[in-house]
Amino acid sequence: MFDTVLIANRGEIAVRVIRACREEGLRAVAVCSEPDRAAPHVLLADHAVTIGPAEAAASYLNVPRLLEVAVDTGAGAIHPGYGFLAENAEFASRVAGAGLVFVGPPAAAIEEMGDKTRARARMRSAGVPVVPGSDTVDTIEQAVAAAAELGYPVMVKAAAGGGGKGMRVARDPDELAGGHERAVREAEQAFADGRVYLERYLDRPRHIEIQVLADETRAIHLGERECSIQRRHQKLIEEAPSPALDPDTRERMGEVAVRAAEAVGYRGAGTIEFLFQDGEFYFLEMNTRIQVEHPVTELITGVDLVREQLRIARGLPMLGGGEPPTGRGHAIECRISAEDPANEFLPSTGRIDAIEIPTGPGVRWDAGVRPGSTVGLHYDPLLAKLVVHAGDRPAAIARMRLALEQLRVDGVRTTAPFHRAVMREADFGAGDLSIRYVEEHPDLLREDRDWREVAIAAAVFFEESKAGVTPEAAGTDGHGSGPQEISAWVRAVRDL
Ligand code: MV4
Repeated sequence: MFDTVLIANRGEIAVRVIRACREEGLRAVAVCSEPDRAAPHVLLADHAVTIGPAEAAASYLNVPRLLEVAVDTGAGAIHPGYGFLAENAEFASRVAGAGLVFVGPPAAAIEEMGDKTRARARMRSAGVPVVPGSDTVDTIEQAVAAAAELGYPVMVKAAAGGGGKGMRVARDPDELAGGHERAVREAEQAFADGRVYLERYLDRPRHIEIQVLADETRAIHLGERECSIQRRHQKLIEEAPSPALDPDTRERMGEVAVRAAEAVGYRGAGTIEFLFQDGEFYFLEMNTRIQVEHPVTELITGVDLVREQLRIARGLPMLGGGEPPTGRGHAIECRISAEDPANEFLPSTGRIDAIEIPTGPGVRWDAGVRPGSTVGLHYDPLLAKLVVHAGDRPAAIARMRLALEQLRVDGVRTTAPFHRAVMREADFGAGDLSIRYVEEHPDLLREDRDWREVAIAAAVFFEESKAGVTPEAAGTDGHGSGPQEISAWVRAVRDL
């Protein structure tokens, strides 16, 4: 049993894990790179150690340094968060080898789920539906033969892959020959493992994942999350429950996910990813970590997933030994990243001068930054997650719209304008989603920011000239426009 946890991460997930540690009565040790020394997670921890320069390889990925600091600070466990070393089986082994508890699944489960062909074979033997496909195809001839069995179009995928690297779609044998060659080369470069395999290509699937929890005695699921709104394999918006699932499908997916977790001897929090198309679902991958989007499940179920991770890691029964709660209401998460949606989502860097944090019933702001934080290019651009919960999906959308109106981040451009546009878009409102939503709604990205800024300025100027005073000075004595009228004008223009 341990009483001190080293959080081997930064940003919002480090803040999140430190909160859970302290609520569990555990001491939290933060690590940081030199530029992160004044970051929120450092200030929240009981103790913090600077472990290296900005470069992740020399800091957050520096395994010997992380183990050394854990031992030196008396940490009995290491929580990896997500990204960085969270799904690195060797790291999990080295943590255990140092006599520390890795807050996550056994290294063997990480290893097995990290190899997509081994994962598929394991799932198939556990009766989990996988996308029809082949084993590894080492030569073009083998690929063409396998594709003839599967039927075109097919997708060539890297066995060591994930996140879309080394994937190619082929619609005929000629395309397959070229696609196979490029996929092998890309896989060798990205993973030092050129093995590839085929799957039947699903042209317009939804991306739906099931949250699982497993302790020493059982595995359970906590419902699904819809993650279809993504761009180039970067998720943007997640929600729970999925508007596409009927109760019967939801129950079947949950059962299959629990079976998958049991099949690999899973421990802790994990996610089974599925592709869902034409009423059928297929195993895609298993994520052996806590995910960015875990809050939507927490808001629906009331379960604190990070505290459950810590309980399971200490050998305590998850959910206090009770039954998993059924979900209630609807939750939506918007990832607020320092990227400019009006400019191909290019990273935006700078110093955050001010943040207006959305508040109100059912509004959650999980942030890794505060005013004064500097946003650079060394780390993932995620600044914070804006998550809302309400009685049903329309109410959650309305709540997210208002929260996004309240939100302001001065100093860097963010994805907030994109999210505002989605919350107003009809197909999103109707729940008509797929992984191609963003490419099928190009107008969302053509947020003509300059025009809007001019219009907002014009609205304010007009109100000021009418009121004869500045918004701040305008009284509420009925003469001229008070601040609330002006802000309504500005809001109206912003919503054009
Ligand atoms: C697929 C697919 C369509 N058909 N497999 C993307 C990365 C990796 N997680 C697997 N991915 C896909 N596999 C078949 N047989 C479409 C994707 C895909 C995707 C999947 C989930 C979420 C976003 C995606 C974006 C592009 C492609």
